[in-house]
Amino acid sequence: MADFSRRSFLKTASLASAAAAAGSLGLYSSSSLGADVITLKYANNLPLTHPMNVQARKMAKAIKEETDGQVILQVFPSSQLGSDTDTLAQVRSGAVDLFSLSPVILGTLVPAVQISAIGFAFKDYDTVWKAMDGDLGAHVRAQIAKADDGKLFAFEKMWDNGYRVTTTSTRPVATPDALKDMKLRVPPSPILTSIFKAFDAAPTAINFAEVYSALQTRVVEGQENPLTLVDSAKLYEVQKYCSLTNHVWDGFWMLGNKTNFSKLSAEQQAIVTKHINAGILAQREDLAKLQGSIRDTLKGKGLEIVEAPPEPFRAKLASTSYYADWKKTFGDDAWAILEKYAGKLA
Ligand code: X2X
Repeated sequence: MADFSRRSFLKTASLASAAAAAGSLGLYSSSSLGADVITLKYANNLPLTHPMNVQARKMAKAIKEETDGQVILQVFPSSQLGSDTDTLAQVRSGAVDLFSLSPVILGTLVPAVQISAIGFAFKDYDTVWKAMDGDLGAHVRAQIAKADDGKLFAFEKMWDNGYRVTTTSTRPVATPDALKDMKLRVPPSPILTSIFKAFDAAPTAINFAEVYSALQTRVVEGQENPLTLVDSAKLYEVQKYCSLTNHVWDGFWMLGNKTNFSKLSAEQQAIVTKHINAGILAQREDLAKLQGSIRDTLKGKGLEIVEAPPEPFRAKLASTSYYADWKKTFGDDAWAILEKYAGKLA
């Protein structure tokens, strides 16, 4: 008996401390909150400090409060539940309920979603949101909903990642010629692989969780990501140059497993949807506020900021079959929607 009571005490104590620790991070253990609580496991690949996870913790708090603790959003940042490709498999199977995934990687499952990641498509953020909160976003969400036997859906609003720039340890990338034969990490992404092949680089697909070490060990010379992620993932520690190529705007779809989400009541679904979309819009604002200072922040952390005017990069792409190939993949109707915002590309 003594042994049982000691063991059960230790188990209870460890659960309570885990719940307390999780609670302090905005992560809740449903076992400490009652039997009929619905727990939604939400995974993403961004650092804990990134605005996405700052807002994710706020939406988790708001959802818990408005559902009186009946719906708990458990936030798992930094690829804690696995790599992007692993976690995509988990949200498809329902092992994970929600997953923020860029269209550049989701394109491995639903090629059509990559249309928002066409090189030099959106000249500014006003154009980005007109497209993605408009008919181009609606088109992409419809493709997600009908793909893969309808396992997945995407919430209406898209998280911002930012305009992707190119960081390197060997040489700056002020013109496309500097990319020739460069060993550059890209996400497991058909469209980002294709743009750097069009630049005659040597792109290597690596999940984000392994990027820092791949740069540190010089497995690759560089990588490409938005400035705010170069900062929050501390890539400046293992890179020397930051070339402002701005070659692709990128975001994240908030993907949901349709079967799991349907287990919530209509009212609970509405509450979760409201707070997720609101949190995503707040994250966009957070990133926008950082744009004015992020270059100086990175310069202060040792990166050499290099201007990379877009014209030579666009001209290089236009001299290849890059645009025509992707127009064929996406189809004329989808391409026409894109060109409403991008102008004539091909
Ligand atoms: O993997 C990347 O580079 C990242 C974090 O930007 C994406 O998720 C596409």
